[in-house]
Amino acid sequence: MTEQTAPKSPVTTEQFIEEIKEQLKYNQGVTVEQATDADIYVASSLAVRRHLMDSWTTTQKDTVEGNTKAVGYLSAEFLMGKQLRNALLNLGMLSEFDDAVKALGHDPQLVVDAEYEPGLGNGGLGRLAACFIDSLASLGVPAFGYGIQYKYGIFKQEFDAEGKQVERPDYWLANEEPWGHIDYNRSQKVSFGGSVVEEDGKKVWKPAWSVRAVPVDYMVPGYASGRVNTLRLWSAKSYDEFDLLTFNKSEYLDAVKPQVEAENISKILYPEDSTPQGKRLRLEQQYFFVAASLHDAIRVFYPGQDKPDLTTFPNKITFQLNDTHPVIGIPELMRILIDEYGYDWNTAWDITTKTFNYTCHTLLPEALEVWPVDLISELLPRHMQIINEINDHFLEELKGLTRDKERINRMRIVTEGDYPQVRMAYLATAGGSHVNGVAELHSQLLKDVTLRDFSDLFPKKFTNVTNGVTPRRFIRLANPRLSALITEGLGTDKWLSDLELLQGLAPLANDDEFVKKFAEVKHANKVAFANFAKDRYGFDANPDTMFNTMVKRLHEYKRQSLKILALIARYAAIKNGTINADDVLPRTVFFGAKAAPGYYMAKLTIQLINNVARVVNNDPDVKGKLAVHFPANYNVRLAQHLIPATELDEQISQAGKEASGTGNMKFALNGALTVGTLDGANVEIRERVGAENFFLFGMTVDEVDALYEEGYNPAKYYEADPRLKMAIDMISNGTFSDGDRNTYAPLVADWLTKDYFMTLADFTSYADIQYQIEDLYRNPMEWNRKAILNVANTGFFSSDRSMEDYLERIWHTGPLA
Ligand code: 26Q
Repeated sequence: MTEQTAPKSPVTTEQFIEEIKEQLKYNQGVTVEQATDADIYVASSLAVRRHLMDSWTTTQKDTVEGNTKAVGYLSAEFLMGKQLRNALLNLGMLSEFDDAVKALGHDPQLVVDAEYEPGLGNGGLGRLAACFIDSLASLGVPAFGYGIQYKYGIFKQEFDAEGKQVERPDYWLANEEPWGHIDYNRSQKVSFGGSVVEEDGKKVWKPAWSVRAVPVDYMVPGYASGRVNTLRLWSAKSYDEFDLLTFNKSEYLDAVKPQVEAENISKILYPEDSTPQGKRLRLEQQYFFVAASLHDAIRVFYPGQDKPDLTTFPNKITFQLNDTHPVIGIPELMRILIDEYGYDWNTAWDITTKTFNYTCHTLLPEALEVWPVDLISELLPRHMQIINEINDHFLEELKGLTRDKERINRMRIVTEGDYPQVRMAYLATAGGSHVNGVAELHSQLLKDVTLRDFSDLFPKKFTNVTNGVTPRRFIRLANPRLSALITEGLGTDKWLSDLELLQGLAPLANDDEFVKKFAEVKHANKVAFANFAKDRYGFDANPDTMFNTMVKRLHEYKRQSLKILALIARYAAIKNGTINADDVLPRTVFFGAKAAPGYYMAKLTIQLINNVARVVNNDPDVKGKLAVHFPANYNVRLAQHLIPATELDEQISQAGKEASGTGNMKFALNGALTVGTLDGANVEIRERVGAENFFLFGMTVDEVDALYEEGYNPAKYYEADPRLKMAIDMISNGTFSDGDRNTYAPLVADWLTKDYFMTLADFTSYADIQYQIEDLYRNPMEWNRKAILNVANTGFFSSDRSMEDYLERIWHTGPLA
């Protein structure tokens, strides 16, 4: 990326005040005196939006008229976070905003807080999509994000009196939402069901019902690039309400039913992550947004053309499939080309395979999406025919490549047997040009294990692009103090658009003055977080203790249970006097995690963490030594507050299970040290920051495999380490359940008999490395030197770099001229 200095504000503070006043008057219809924080938020957002409008229009025009291929990022999730401050940053208006809002008698922080965070994603995959479109706009690459405007985002998490997770609906559109622009005139019709008939020797799909996909556009402003791309989220509306009027009363309710159901399509985000549920509505959602997006792209790039030359389509746009969720786009593009535009199979296949690429985000075999043939046939009968045909052609192609019948059979896109299914990952691999994993280790395991047959026969298809995160949101906005210090240390703010410049900080790790300033920044962030936590969650966190954080979705493979077991062991040791009270390094542990509503073990783990927190925080024996906090409803906003205040980050998944992780990058970039396994992007982070600046523990992928082979017996580890035995016994004997021995019995039974992710086997090395961590922490200068080296050496993990890798290895395009 070409380095940019911060953009200059297009307005003075005085002008911005006037613009806000105008919006208050003509949009909200309130006076300055009447205006609430929420009014000021809406008014200033609308005013800011106007400043983006010209760039947005020119970017769209240049995208269509220029000869640069655009990127279409197809994703069922975009976890955007709040918009206002991000737009202000990219326009160079942060200080004008603060001053204007103060002049109008409001607190800028409260105004920004009035924005309700859109939760249109579950976790890593959705947030990655948001970072990627931010980076594409900042690089000046013409791009569309395409997804769904769910009415209800990821559920709001609360905890009940027993510490159990309760899910509440997230109706994020309850108030005026100034960022989304509904464009009814650019709607698309998306059809479902019915049958396929032959007419004049051609297959014609006669669908049973249709929905209207209405685009809601969000501006995606680039940082200092002058470009504003588009995130187009589709909302489902009933198609033809007016026809209903022709029904008589008795038919009315039946007639309305499909219309009502039509709107259900974009009603709710599935709160599952990594274990997909084969639900009909989910497939409807996938087809809904992908079909609308493909038709939209044809409309955009061939305006007003009845018979466009779609052989040029792959030169206009390249579609990235964010996991398998949009893979139904492959048969849909085939259908459009063959049925709607009359291309022959081979031409259509050539266009399609050149158009799509697929990113895989998992390694868990149970997370690979499959759809029953019966379901696809019912919902999308023409697509099922096309998928079968793709399968047949593909098997033919394979016969030319290998004589290994077993292998060919394993590679079937459509499985055989009584309940045939479509394997979406295989369809994506066959139907696109490239397949990538999201970290080096993950891409290697994809080739060696998950998609081995494919990579053996099509080695050139496979590549790696290591994930990244946007430094604008996760350093500059989240951590203004560190940002100022970095700019001071480097003597420039260009690092925000060229994050490798952070390397220039490395020598400053030896400059005691700089190290002290760095320590002051971290401490100020801790104080700020403690105040925020007191205010929003009502708990006291002592900024003079080590801030140790584990935030991510709750999943067994991520091993929150390892953290909680070690924490209980530590609690017991302090309480029993096994550790001398004076030797205990005071720690405050923060958890943040949502569990899928139907994931029993994950929910029980949440309950356990909450109850450990309750017991520990109320025990005078450990007061000042150990505290545990679990703020509910971890989201992008909480991440932005907590990450800058964290000193020790936990990335402790079982080796070979976390595809990449992106929290690990955000923490390192904000000067936390990592305790982690050799998993996902941890491997690359450790390589870059240096082994001496990373707390590594636990088994490697090979060791994990060997232990499975040999026969894993978790009880052995329970017997072998008295700390572990003590921790599990305390859970069993009711210490964290008011004496009830049954509450956590399912967790305990699982650990002692199955422990699929080998938490117990890694316990000892995890507990042992805590001594090293605490020894280092006792020497603040040394700790902070290492923290600075983490910041200095993780510039690689900017999503700008990820985008450059995609551009070079997969998309073969670049910025607008
Ligand atoms: C699919 C079908 C039906 C219902 C739900 C789903 C579904 C939804 C979300 C399946 C998977 C997901 C999300 C997966 C995810 O977030 N994976 C994470 O992706 C990150 C970005 O690449 C990685 O850093 C993480 O390692 C990976 O776990």
